[in-house]
Amino acid sequence: MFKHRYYIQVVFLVLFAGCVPVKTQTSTPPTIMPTTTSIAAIDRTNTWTRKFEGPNYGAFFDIVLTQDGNILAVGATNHLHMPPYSGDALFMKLTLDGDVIWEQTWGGDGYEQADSVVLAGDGGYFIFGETDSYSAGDRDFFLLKTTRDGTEEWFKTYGGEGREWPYGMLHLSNGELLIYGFTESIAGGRDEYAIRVAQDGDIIWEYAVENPGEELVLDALETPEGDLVLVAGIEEDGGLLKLAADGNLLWAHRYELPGWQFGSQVAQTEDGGFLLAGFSMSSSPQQADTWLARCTSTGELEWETSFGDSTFDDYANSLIRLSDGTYLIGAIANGILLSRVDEDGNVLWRRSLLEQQTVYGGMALAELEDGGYLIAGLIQLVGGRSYDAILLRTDAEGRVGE
Ligand SMILES: [Ca+2]
Ligand SMILES: [Ca+2]
Ligand SMILES: [Ca+2]
Repeated sequence: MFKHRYYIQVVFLVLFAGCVPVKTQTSTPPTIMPTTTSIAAIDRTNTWTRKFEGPNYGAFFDIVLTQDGNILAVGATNHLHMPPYSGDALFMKLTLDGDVIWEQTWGGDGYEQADSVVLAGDGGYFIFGETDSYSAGDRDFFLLKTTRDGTEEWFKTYGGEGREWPYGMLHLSNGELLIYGFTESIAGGRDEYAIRVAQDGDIIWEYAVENPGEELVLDALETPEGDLVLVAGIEEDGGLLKLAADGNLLWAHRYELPGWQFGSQVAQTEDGGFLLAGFSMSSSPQQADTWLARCTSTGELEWETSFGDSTFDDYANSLIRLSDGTYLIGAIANGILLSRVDEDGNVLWRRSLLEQQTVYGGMALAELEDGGYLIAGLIQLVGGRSYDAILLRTDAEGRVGE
């Protein structure tokens, strides 16, 4: 049980400033993912890697393509994960060539980081994250509205005396927002927490249920009908629940499978069902692999599968549906690990970019018009106490050149 708690903290830490180092791999490096194309034959026009290193950069957790054809990446300045934790939210605008247009930070004396960003209709941004400086107690959610150059227009915080921990934000079709994560303000334990907010940050409704066990809202999507489907982590199982647009619970499922499954991401399938991606952990030996599960439109589990390298842990942590109906998965893994899968769970390719023996997090993905991808995330430096931010642009096959 202790080790499981350790692993879940590992995941939390990588996502959010926490208290435990990321697991450091000491085993031998795996074979680099096979590729049948010779390097010389690859046209790697305009692929690049940008690392933002040093004490002012910690991680990118989300990216969005801007209306003027650039990139906004958001994350944390926190570079050194040692108490007392401090740092601010980091916003950086870059061109599609990876050149920095501007960068901004936001926050007070305590800890802040930005976990999620969406475009506001006026050219500015809604940025969601966590704050200690402005909280009602412990950590709270924050929602920040900025101008197009990242300057604060207003912000609001959400949460009670206990800890609120954000996992993400969804931009809804009517312009409102869904922010979600967990709250410890109800009864002390971790309970699912989701808030629908208006474009001025006012709360429309809150979904929070007190449960005896640990329950988290990890990701969400809006169906074409306007319902909300939330991925839940329930103890050591994955789950899915559906809320109507007014916040009423329509159904909930918990997938009670042996071992530990953590479905951190959800996407919709062609038939109206759902694909979950995350990790599964076997008990002996303890090893995290990418976990995929597919559910029907009413949340019934159709199948689940795991795949990964037997030598290293990998945690699927970002998932997007591509324009051709396949899916791209980014992971916290040894190297920048990308996997492309179809909706039947077939792995079309897996690719490990950059040097091995270093843990990277592919925390957010975007598909570009040329078929390539952006990957934003973090680099774990020596000892698991120190992080840098990274952004890559790959070609359509997930390859990056110089
Ligand atoms: Ca701060
Ligand atoms: Ca709080
Ligand atoms: Ca389980």
